[in-house]
Amino acid sequence: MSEKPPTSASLFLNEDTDKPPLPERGDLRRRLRRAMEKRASNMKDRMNCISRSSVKGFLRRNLFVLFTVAAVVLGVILGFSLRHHNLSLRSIKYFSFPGELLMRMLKMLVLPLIVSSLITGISSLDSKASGKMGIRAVVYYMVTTLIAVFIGIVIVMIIQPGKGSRDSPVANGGNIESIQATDAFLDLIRNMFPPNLVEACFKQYKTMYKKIVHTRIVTVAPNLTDSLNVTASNLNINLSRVVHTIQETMEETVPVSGSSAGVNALGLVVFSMCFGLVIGNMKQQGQPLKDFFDCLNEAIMRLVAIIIWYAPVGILFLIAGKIVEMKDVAQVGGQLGMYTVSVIVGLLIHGLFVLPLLYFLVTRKNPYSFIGGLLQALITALGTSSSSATLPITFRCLEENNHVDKRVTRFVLPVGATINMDGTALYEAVAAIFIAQVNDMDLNFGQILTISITATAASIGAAGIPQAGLVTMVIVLTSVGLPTEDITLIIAVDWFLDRLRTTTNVLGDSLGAGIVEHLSRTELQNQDEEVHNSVIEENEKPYQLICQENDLLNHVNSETTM
Ligand code: 7O9
Repeated sequence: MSEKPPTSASLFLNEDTDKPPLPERGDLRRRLRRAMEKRASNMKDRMNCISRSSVKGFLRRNLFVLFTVAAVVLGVILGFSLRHHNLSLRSIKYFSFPGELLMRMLKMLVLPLIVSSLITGISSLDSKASGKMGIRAVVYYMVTTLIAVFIGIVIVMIIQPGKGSRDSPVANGGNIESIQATDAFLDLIRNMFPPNLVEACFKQYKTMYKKIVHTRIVTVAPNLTDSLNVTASNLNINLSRVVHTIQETMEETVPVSGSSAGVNALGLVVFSMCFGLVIGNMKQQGQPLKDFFDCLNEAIMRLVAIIIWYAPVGILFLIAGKIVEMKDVAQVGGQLGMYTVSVIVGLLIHGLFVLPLLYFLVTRKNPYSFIGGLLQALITALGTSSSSATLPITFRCLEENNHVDKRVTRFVLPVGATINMDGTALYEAVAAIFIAQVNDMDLNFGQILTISITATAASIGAAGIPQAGLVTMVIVLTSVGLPTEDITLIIAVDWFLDRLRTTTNVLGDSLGAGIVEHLSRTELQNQDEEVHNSVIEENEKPYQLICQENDLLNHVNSETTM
């Protein structure tokens, strides 16, 4: 949108009146030419003014984005130029400090933000509308995650990054903790229902394993006693009255309850959703709580508006710090390089073509202008490599730049950040097939299907599984019998690919909010109308009451006068 030009046609008239009077004997043609020249130069000034003001407007509107893009570029330059200085680990830690601060600030906001936004988002919708919206969101999450996995599998099959002789032996330095898939799944369900809400803000339930030695006395069966007697008689020992029972020791690994540090996002999301639903159904009685959380949400969003100014600085140092810290890039070649390329190509196809196409097919709007509004959130995701830490910025981009309805963003975004991870699902599928290729294992169709299903499930459940990154990868690999220690092969590039898949995750969540808003527009309109009508009813109430009172008074008066 260009700003209105500050001058109008009347200005020319004013200027005409200002100009000195022409000599009386001046020739008409000369006057006309001078007037035209004047007009042309005015026009030029105006054009300059328009272009200057529109450039200024553009800069003002996109200042954050420009700063953030500049921060990424500067961060990369600074990072690579500092690599030659061989900084000590201590110096790198100090150097990354401003970036660390950004992470801490963003994470500080996430907890109150998701709780307040989910509660207000759901309570402002009636249960039917929120149910429909929830189903649409979940269908979108499932469909896009499955598409992502499919793209990943196709790309890794075409590129075949793991074929050829293995270029690095199995690194056995890594300690891959094994956890049974059943226990991981049960942990997920347990984490959905936290017994202590305060604890859920910083701890997750995690199954630990303990080795227990059982000793039990077993009565020896007669035939066994016979055979023992035979052996004993061979050895010339009399056992006839001694051994009728033997002691048996057994070692068993039993799952015991434990915990792991980290926000139990799934538990908080489930609680907030249920709480919001209940408050919404309480109608007038629930209004104070609704107002409280609404106000809390608004206040947090104002804090986001302040912190966003610091984001470019933080992102610059996050990126520069990571580049300084990174091992030699030249080492990443061969199979690992091709693997990285496969993941990048898959993520690009999914993020730049498939998701925008889906958005266009559903809404018939330009997906790339929508993505343009999200640029800052996407860059923050790249810098922080955490979609939950990026959540405050994602909220702001969607609500302020893309004007997505707050009832939708408040409901859909926290749920999306918790269960919708297209990039992660794609990555896990590619990684599993890459490891199979490295081990010269030919996967059949059933195994590929198993990988698709487990990778999808792993990405949905990641937030509910403690130390998800490794654990989910282990589950995917064990589901098709691949060696889990080979995860160490891909750890070298994981930090980098994490940034890219986080960006894809944030993009998927945000386009999902746009799509769900479009699909739910009738419910949202109905809701608006209902609210409008109820406001009118509220305003009409005193009038009706007055009428009723008047009727009553008239009735009493008429009775007393009779
Ligand atoms: C990536 F939104 C919140 F606040 F509800 C929320 C809070 C925490 C949502 C999720 C989480 C959370 O802990 N998520 C989580 C995500 C936990 C473990 C692993 C992952 C997977 O992370 C992605 C990946 O590694 O591929 C990626 N880094 O999207 O953040």
